[in-house]
Amino acid sequence: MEANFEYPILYTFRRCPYAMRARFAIRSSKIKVEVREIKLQEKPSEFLKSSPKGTVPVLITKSGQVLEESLDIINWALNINDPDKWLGKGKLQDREIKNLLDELEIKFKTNLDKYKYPSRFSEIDSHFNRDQNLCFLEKLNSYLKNNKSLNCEHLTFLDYAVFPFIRQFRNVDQEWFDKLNFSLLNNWLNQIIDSEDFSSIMKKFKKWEPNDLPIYTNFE
Ligand SMILES: N[C@@H](CCC(=O)N[C@@H](CS)C(=O)NCC(=O)O)C(=O)O
Repeated sequence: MEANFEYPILYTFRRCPYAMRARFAIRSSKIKVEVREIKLQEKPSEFLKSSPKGTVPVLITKSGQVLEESLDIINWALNINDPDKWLGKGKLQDREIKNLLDELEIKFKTNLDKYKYPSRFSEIDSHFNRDQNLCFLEKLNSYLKNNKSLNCEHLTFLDYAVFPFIRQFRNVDQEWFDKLNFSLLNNWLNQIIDSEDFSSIMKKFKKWEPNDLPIYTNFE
């Protein structure tokens, strides 16, 4: 394990929804990291040495602690600095937030993968998997009837943790998605897509090579 860096190191992949939500939180916390953009097809040995499980995002803290789960990285960043109150209390209980994130991970993401990449699976009816996700979308849309964001009147970590997956789902067939008339959900998506937060965390970085000069950023 590497240790005592000047800045935490973030291994990331631009289009990965898990990495996107980690970058959102790092931007909000204003913590500067050394960003290392990698390709999932050619994972660098330094990355695999730190995190043999081989998924992004991975954050290595200045003391060498390795965080291999996007939600752990989000919590790490916001527990250090949370100027926009992304961890603030809203209407949902912690248990409800956990259940929503579990449902996103276990059901929504599984169906999303089958809908988005049907050729990777055998005997798939991708429309069946698409439709299996409607109740989750409905639930999000109904949360937005009560508040401007999923949990309260301002966007919190929950919105940013869920958003990248809903965006990916909508992008598979936006015409079909728009006809669902989840207008609150569509407005919520567009609000984040049009934000400076989103354009900043989607900024392109060149693929990291071990001998490169480090690139430091807080995704400003
Ligand atoms: N539970 C992990 C999931 C991360 C994940 O699955 N990331 C994908 C990319 S979106 C990945 O790295 N997959 C490994 C690969 O494709 O080789 C997290 O929340 O960070």
